Amino acid sequence: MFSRALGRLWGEKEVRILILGLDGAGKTTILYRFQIGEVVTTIPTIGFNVETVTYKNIKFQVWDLGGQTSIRPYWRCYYANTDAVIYVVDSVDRDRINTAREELHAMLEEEELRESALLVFANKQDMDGAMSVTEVSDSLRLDTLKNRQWTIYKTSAVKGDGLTEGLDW
Ligand SMILES: Nc1nc2c(ncn2[C@@H]2O[C@H](COP(=O)(O)OP(=O)(O)OP(=O)(O)O)[C@@H](O)[C@H]2O)c(=O)[nH]1
Ligand SMILES: [Mg+2]
Repeated sequence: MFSRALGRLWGEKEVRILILGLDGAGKTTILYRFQIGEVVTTIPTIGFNVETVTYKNIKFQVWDLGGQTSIRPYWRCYYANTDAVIYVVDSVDRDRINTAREELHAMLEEEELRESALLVFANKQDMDGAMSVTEVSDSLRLDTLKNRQWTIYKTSAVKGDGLTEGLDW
């Protein structure tokens, strides 16, 4: 508590971030891009990874949760005190963009996330046939969001594009 208070005094902020999205969207790849600046070899996440990332004098505590259908119901266990959700979409996965939309809107209806900001990453932009940021935004119906600070960026976790722009936001 003391070090937190001291941190506040020196202007160091702490932010709690959740990285959510369907399985295979690139969440774990993004977490370690943020933390060590490299592409790591991932395996599907069963449970979660959590890392602290300091960027521009802000300490981000970043939780990366597994996105498989059977473990999505556990996302809600992590919602309390979340400042922002990073919702990662596989821009190539047209077949599941509707599922991605449903999961997103269901999540945002949760009371505990009422005040959380939403940063959407239209990920895998380096791949052929990736949906544009507008297509992803339209498919997710982001324009229907009310009383929510949100934005969307196109990213490539593999190339490292768009990620720091998202953190800057
Ligand atoms: N081409 C390309 N591949 C990516 C990108 N981001 C992630 N991947 C690949 O997509 C696969 C899945 O990435 P993960 O980061 O494990 O996905 P996840 O969202 O954590 O998946 P779960 O843990 O199952 O929820 C891996 O093979 C990554 O290398 C990207 O921007 N471009
Ligand atoms: Mg993962």
